[in-house]
Amino acid sequence: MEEAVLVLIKPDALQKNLTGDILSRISSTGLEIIGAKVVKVSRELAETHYAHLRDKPFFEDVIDYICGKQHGRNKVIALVYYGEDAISKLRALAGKTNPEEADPTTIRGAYGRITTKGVYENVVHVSDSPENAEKEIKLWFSPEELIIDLYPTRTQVEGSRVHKVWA
Ligand code: IDP
Ligand code: MG
Repeated sequence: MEEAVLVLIKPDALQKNLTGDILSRISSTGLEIIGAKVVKVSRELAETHYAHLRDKPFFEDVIDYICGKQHGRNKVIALVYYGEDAISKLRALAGKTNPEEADPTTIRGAYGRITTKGVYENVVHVSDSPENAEKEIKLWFSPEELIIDLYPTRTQVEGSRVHKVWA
């Protein structure tokens, strides 16, 4: 099945200059990039993205992590990939959530670490299901930032400006 998936190159990856390596590993899948940008991560965006972890003891640390607090840069690179079995292909390439359990040939296994505070700094985010991919892509991207019409949209008029927003 052709599907879309959100990938975030997290602040630890940016600090370690891993962007090129991560993109070239992903390009080996043949999946297509349909959206890409650098995003300054607000606390609100981070909390919405990680809403499913709100009750976990590590929630605050993970919010600080994706906001770049530990890595001196408040940004991530956000990409949307599209193609056959995109989610399972990219989850396999990323490796397990815990970088110590991740196979060393995967992105997280090769470059991730667990901090002394216990945070999994695992280099990349990859959506884990079509439902979450849709939620996450709609959160991080506007329809006009993607080159494929993935999900239904509606037109919004603001003064003399007309744009598409997610329906
Ligand atoms: P995923 O990134 O593999 O989908 P999630 O459970 O969605 O894993 O967790 C989101 C992020 O929160 C992880 O990528 C990791 O950075 C962090 N995290 C998840 N579980 C733990 C944990 O048990 N301890 C510390 N950090 C964690
Ligand atoms: Mg997840």
